[in-house]
Amino acid sequence: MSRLLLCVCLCVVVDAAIGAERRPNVVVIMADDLGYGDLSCYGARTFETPEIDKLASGGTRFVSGYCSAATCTPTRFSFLTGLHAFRRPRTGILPPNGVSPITPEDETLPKVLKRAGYKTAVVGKWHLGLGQPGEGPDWNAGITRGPIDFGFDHAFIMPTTNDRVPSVYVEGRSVVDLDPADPLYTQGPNVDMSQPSGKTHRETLRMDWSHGHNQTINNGISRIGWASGGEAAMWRDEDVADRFAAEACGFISRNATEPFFLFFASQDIHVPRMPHERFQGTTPHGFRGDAIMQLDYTVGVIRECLEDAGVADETMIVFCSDNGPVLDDGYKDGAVEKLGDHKPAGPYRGGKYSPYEGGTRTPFITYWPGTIPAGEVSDLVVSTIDLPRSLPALAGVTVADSSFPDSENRLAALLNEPGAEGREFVVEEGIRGCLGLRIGDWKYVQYQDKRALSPTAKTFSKKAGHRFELYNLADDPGEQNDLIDAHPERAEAMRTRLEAIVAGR
Ligand code: NG6
Ligand code: CA
Repeated sequence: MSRLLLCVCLCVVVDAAIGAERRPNVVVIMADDLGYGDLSCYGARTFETPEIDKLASGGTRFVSGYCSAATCTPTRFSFLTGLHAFRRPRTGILPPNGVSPITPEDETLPKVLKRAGYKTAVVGKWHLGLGQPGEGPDWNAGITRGPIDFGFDHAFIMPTTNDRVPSVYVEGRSVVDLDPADPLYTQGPNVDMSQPSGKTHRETLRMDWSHGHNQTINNGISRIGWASGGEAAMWRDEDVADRFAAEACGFISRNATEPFFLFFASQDIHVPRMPHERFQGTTPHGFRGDAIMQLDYTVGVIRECLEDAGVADETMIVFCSDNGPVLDDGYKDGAVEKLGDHKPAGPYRGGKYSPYEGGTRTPFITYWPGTIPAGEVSDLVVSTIDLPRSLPALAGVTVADSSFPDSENRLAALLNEPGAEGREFVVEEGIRGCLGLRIGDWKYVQYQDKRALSPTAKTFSKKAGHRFELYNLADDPGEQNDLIDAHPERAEAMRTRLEAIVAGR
């Protein structure tokens, strides 16, 4: 064999080996509080969301796509651990100094992908706790028990939410731009609780609060919780979306030659909605609509970064939301007054906090040019809780049977492959122990609004003022016509099934 021929042969073999090893990147874009009806590709008519619509027209749009809970922390917890949040304490909405419900021993989606050679990153809203149990986050000494301990190589996050202190970014274990001469405190004796607050200086605020949110003021907006110091590190709400997009693009371009997993957790459209000036006034719906414009723009930036890095055809994007929509979530931003004919939850009942469909049935799009069929609509049931098993399958990684117990490998459904099957059932976790269970067209709801109640307490009863409801979504997608008395046996069967799921049977 001539030298040249040998080289050609070897090169082809090496090339093929590299080709076979090249595993797709994954970008999960999770919006915050975005409802089923909040995008033009899901029926919004009073504004356009061209960038997210591009994902839908170039990929597959799911009409039965769910997040696992109707608030942020539990959905994110389940997305990373494949475990229903109701199985774990501290998975309710975390306060500013809350520590993580995830433990360093837990298996997580980023850990699995990292072991398989992926570079892993989270950029955006975290809201899954920081710091040691009993202590909380120490902003000045290096932050423990955060994303870096749960499988992320890189983290550029907002610690909780934009309406909770502190209004800073954390990169890795450190607060970005923190001046050591001006340490940051959110608990303990160094916190000055006599500082001007949303209560004492209400007339100075740029956006008034309607409930809660009347403590520390940053950027003219009062928030949940007290913070002192760290002045140089404080962000301006208007700049957060652009900063997160830039950080995401930086991660993509730095890692274009190896497989990566990016969890992009947008803070849009959570309150306080204060989009960048260039988006203000771009919709008829006030800042809630304008924040949707900002989210849409950000999604476009990330898609373009993937294209610029030359990896668009090797990257699967999953676009989803962490819970359904809410109008007044604590600030007077005109969302109620300027709603007009817009329907944030589309045809569905309820929204954020609720076990009805509007609480968890949310936009869900998968996009992978050349691999996922373009412009298709799927009615298979898919959920964010299935990503911990489905995404490793995409990377060719086996997940231990004992890991991610509530997660199912639904990769074929996410890729919209012929003959794929969706989930047989989906649990919809509302607040205060409210649960919904959908099986096929039937929806069972255990609802109580008076007292906090653990779903494992098994003390749901009519006597205690709890409600049990049953709907047929095929005839009644808006859950208006309670069939519990007409179909007591079906309701009982679904109640028993839900009890078994909650008990982990
Ligand atoms: C609630 C807040 C709400 C929002 C929510 C968390 C009040 C009165 N309400 O307690 O504004 O922050 O928590 O939202 O403070 S989530 O999307 O992060 O779950
Ligand atoms: Ca949320």
